[in-house]
Amino acid sequence: MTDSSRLVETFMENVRRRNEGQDAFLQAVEEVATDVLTIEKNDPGFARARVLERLTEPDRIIGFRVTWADDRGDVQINRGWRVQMSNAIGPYKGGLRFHPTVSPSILKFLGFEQVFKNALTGLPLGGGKGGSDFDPKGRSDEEIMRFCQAFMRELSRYIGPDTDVPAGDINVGAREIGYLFGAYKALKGQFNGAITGKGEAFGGSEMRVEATGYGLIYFVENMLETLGETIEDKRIVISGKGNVATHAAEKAICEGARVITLSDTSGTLVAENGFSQEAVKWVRAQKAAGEDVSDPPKDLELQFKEGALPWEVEADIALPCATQNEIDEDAAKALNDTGVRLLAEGANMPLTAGAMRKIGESNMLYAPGKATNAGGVAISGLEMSQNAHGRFDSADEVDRSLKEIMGNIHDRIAAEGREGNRINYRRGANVAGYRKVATAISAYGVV
Ligand code: NDP
Ligand code: 2IT
Repeated sequence: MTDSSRLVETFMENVRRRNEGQDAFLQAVEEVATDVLTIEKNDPGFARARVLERLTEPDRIIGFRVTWADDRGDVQINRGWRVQMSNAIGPYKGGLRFHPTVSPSILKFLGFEQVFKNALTGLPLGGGKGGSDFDPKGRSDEEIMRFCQAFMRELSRYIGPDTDVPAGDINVGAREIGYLFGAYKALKGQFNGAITGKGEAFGGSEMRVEATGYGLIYFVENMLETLGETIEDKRIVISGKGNVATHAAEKAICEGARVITLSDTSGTLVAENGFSQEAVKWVRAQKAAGEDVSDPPKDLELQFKEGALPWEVEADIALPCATQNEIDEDAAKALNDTGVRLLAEGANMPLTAGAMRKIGESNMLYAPGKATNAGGVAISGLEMSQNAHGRFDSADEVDRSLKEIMGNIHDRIAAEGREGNRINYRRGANVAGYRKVATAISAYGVV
């Protein structure tokens, strides 16, 4: 065992003891610990402040009951949480997720990742995450509205433009943000930037909807540039069919790439010659209408493969954009076998630890979600600043900022992660994010 792996093992023993069974959280912490603990040990200020250990304990976890009535008038009870992870460099900031798998462990992993991601954007944003175990599948629009209102009755006590600023995540899109902000405004009697991802008619920023997926493609273009290549004509496999997946697909097609797959929990849509923009629009419309994608119109030239994953389709680039741990060791092996040379994460932590090891042993260029999907929260940051200053920036201005921010994140990571003629994006992202947060935490003293 090397000194650095012993350091990580001792650190993780303690974290494991305090977070038993919280596997996703432990995976996220171990990955960062591996890359930053030696830096912490060698910096007297960071070491004295015990920065990483502090960051593994959320500032607070707020939990509450959400009681609402379904369309039959029956009472429904769900659990809601907000994990306020760290406000070291700005107000707590991060999305809300509605999904039956949501738990404090999942939200802690997402909040932990968010702290480093937000630091990488270069904007003054702390980290947090929230949500509920509510399953919106099959629920009517009225039920979604009543649930959002009940959720906000509790959450509104804990958020505000300088305190904690939620946004969307899985199953929380424009419609839900509208209901959540409507409820917040009614409860508080205030119109302010306490939530981002709002509609453009009521304080939202241009391009926030597109930002995560577009930002992912801008980041991939930066990665390819270091290889002297462009995205044109590259075959791309994408998982998911939600906000991140469909906007990544849309931008990739604009840039001349061929998007071969999109997917959901029931299977994979394959377009052997590449999705058209019409096909992407159809997928998005089906999802918005709560309809499945198993029977696409003939003229879109899509094939639906029930139960299949996108990773066995031949491609140059893979963009997992669905959910955590969606790529296991077998999927990682399949990606290697099909000749994928670049993997960039649209989702948060889509690889299992085993898959990460496999990818690490391969020649694939890999970049982590905390860097590659940061475009969404970055434009949320710009929405907060537009709200604070009563400003509304044009789509062109925001898109230019998004490109610039993704380019800066890439360059910051490249500077920290260069290893010979390769860039270790994982280490670069963890170290660059950590340094910024650690500098703030160690400056504050013991608070
Ligand atoms: P959406 O709700 O818009 O879409 C999620 C998609 O993922 C759906 O197609 C869903 O399929 C699929 N999915 C969910 N769980 C699973 C699963 N267990 N297996 C396979 N597919 C699954 O969410 P987003 O696009 O907003 O989020 C996707 C990922 O991107 C998440 O990891 C999120 O944290 C991350 N992210 C999102 C940002 C944003 O701005 N929205 C910003 C940064 C990261 P189905 O339709 O069948 O449920
Ligand atoms: O994971 C993420 O970065 C998000 N879901 C977006 C968070 C935000 O505050 O815009």
